[in-house]
Amino acid sequence: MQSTAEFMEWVEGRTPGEVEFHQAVAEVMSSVWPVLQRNPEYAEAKIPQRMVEPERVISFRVPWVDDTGEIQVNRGYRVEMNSAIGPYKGGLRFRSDVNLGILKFLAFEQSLKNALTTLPMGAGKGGSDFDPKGRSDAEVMRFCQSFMSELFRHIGDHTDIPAGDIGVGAREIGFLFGQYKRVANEFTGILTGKGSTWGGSLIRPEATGYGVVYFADQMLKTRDESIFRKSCLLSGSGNVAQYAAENVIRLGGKVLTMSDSSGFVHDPDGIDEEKLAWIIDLKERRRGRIGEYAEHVGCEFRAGERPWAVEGAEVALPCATQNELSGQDAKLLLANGVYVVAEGANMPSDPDAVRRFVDARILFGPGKAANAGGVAVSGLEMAQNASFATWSRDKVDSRLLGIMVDIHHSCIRAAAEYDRPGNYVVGANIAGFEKVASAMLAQGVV
Ligand code: NDP
Ligand code: 2IT
Repeated sequence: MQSTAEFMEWVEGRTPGEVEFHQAVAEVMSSVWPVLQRNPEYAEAKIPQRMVEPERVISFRVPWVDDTGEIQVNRGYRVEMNSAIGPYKGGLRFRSDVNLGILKFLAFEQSLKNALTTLPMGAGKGGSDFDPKGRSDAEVMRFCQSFMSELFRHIGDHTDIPAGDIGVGAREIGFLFGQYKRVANEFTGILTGKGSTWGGSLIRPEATGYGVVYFADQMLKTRDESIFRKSCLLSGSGNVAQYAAENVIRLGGKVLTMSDSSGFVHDPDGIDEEKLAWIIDLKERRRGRIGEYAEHVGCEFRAGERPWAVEGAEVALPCATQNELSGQDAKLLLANGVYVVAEGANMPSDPDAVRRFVDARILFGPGKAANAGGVAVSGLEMAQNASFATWSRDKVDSRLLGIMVDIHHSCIRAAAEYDRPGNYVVGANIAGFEKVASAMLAQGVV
């Protein structure tokens, strides 16, 4: 391959229609091209070509019966992307728009993200086009049981360890784990994000969101600043957004907005601890819509919109989904004075937005670095399960902070080594790639 364009032509030719996957691969390849120039052995061993081809893709039928007695048929997947540095590891996403291209983009990002965590984890991602929204607990349970009745034969605590992602939280992990235990007749750590009384790690629910804010704080420290007294625009109101908000509040910052797929709320007084507890209850127990918060506190709800036009913030934390922040949004954020963006979601900024942030030389932390705290604490959950131990909240939280500091440092180091100082996109892609590529090289043609 003579250029990234030629490489992408090859990828697109063999994976037509997988647009999110192409987007993720194109960004990484343009960052790591200088690494391939400097280390011709990677290109000779066809490491890039092998990295974009999943080691295995499993696709299966998930039939279940809804509350009215009607039979429903969904499609389940597990993409086992790369096991060079450890067993396949990554979340499950349940949402109606899930397809193979989306799961491949997530699994590919996961391979570099997991390398950055410093822990020995390979990469996978899975899920289904089933949407738990609007379904009863009994329906979600029957779906999860059917899904796991097939998935169980492909996973294992040294093989593949799924976890949560969009639409898969504590409730779904419980149902999935229960069914695994029943059909496999063993109690092992085959999922992370388990409840704290049955093998789950303390701080795993908080880890992704806390980590994003720790990462933003680390970026700010390079300019002798911190999150303290900064105002933040957050998107999403699910797992990642809830605990990103909590950590902003803990570190003395202010949360102005949160959102869901119906729109966003703007609370100029700031969403404090008490109001956040109300939102967490709304989302996790009552399973309501974010607009109800605006009615509850008497603030603004903007239906069908995202929070990026709100003025008066220095920090943006996109924590909902891919491509939720466009080039136009980025332009507006920059014009309004935002100079820190840390991605809680996977690939929330589209390529035009990323380019604008990088060109403006703001503190831009890409998802694979900024949101790696979640999978990192999943790794710590695996360590606790393997050693039959339970660590304290403080111990896990301080390990999480230490890992986020290390990831930040790896990004800075790799970016500087390739003459792109302060460019966290290049830094994260190169640091993650180098670790996976060198392991693949050592293990031969597999
Ligand atoms: P949740 O399901 O808990 O929450 C998702 C949130 O994003 C909800 O508020 C949801 O709104 C909103 N959302 C989802 N899809 C869309 C969409 N297409 N348009 C607008 N809003 C949308 O998921 P998580 O918080 O776990 O995940 C959020 C992001 O973080 C994802 O990108 C995920 O891949 C990433 N991530 C998650 C990690 C984890 O540990 N959970 C780890 C690292 C990254 P609604 O309820 O209306 O659907
Ligand atoms: O995107 C992600 O890193 C996750 N959804 C978490 C994966 C995990 O295995 O904890």
